[in-house]
Amino acid sequence: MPLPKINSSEEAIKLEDQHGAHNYYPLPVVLSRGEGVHVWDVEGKKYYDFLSAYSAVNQGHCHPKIVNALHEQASKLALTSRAFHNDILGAYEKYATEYFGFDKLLPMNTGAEAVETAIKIARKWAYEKKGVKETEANIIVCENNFHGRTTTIISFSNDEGARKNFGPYTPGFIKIPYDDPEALEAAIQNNQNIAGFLVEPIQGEAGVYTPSDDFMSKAKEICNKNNVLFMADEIQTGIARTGGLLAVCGNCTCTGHCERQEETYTRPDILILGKALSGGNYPVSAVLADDEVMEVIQPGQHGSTFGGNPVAAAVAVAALDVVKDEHLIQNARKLGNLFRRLLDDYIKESSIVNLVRGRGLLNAIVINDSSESTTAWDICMALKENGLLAKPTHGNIIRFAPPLVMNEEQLRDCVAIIVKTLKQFEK
Ligand code: IF1
Repeated sequence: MPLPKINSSEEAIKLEDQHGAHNYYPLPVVLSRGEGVHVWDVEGKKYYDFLSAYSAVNQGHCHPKIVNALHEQASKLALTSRAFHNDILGAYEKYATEYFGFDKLLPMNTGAEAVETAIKIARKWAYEKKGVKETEANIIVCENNFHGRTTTIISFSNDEGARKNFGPYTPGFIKIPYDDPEALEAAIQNNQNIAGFLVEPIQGEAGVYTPSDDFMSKAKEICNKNNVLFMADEIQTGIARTGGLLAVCGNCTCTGHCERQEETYTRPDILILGKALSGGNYPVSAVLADDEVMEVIQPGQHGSTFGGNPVAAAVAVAALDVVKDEHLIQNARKLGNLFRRLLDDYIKESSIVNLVRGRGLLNAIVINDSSESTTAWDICMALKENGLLAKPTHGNIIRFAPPLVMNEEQLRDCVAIIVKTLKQFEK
């Protein structure tokens, strides 16, 4: 039965409200088309997308190379399950492991599934390689983390909205303050059963908190010294978003096909990817590790129906190609520096914005109002009227994350829209 044509945004919102669970509170805009850095609503109004589906659409909306790969593979062989081999998974795994510099890749679908997979691998490694007593393994996480919304993951969240009334909670997690290597060292010294340290190199949802430059390298050093797995969740920060292939690359300038010669690269023991691994065209996530870690997973011990399906493999290869072919790492780094410089010039004179922070094209501004105020939301509503879509993270923080295919002229145009809009709120 063909779906009824949606004739207005209002009609679409009404349908969702009546027939859909109310698990989101979106901005009142109904998108019907996307191309590159732009999206259009049902009425045909054009916007700059400054959220990129939370850094999934790094390669731009509906990138032709990725869409073609999706279409071609979906028309040939879409899903085999892992009961049988297929002719593209191995080639994808080879490409991706060489691209990021690891021995093995375990393919999953959503980011949360990849995080859950990493937790299972770390625990099993602790029991079978480190000698931790079974069921006693602990994983250290940071306060204000966001790693997804499964029951285990929200068990170690401190966001009441994400965890309240979803108990009983999964045990085996120890929380420490973010960007605090001493707290990490102390937590490890106090507990011999630590399997891993799970961390976002930049805390996106918490408000794009960029830690001290040496936090990752210090944390990795502490983990190495204590035989603890360093687990980097790069689902939001990875794949060129922060001006490196990964956020843990620091200033490493390699453009993929990881040379990793630079000392600024903090190589994780477990790398967790998602979102832009498919350019936002299909749910694709992955966990990468070397044999010594990944070999704890033996046949029948983990998997999923769609994990490693042919379409995911084809889309991920095309998405990673685009990052390399279109120099998105360098572009994110260059335009990110320009974005913060231009906003800093405005902030010097502003009464409504306290600061801008971020790395590459993952940035946020902190609004000079209480986190309970609606000012950040009101600003995003005004930005929408002015042709740019963004959404507050928590309270008074607005995240800015455009597709990495943006050019300098478009970025300057967006900054002009943002500054014009913010000036509407100057006291
Ligand atoms: C929503 C937040 C961002 C992530 C990191 C794992 C996952 C995410 C660092 C799980 C997912 C998404 C989830 C989405 C909105 C968005 C989000 F606001 F929820 F917190 F980006 F900051 N690790 N983040 O950022 O990946 O299972 O979603 O594929 O739930 O509303 P997923």
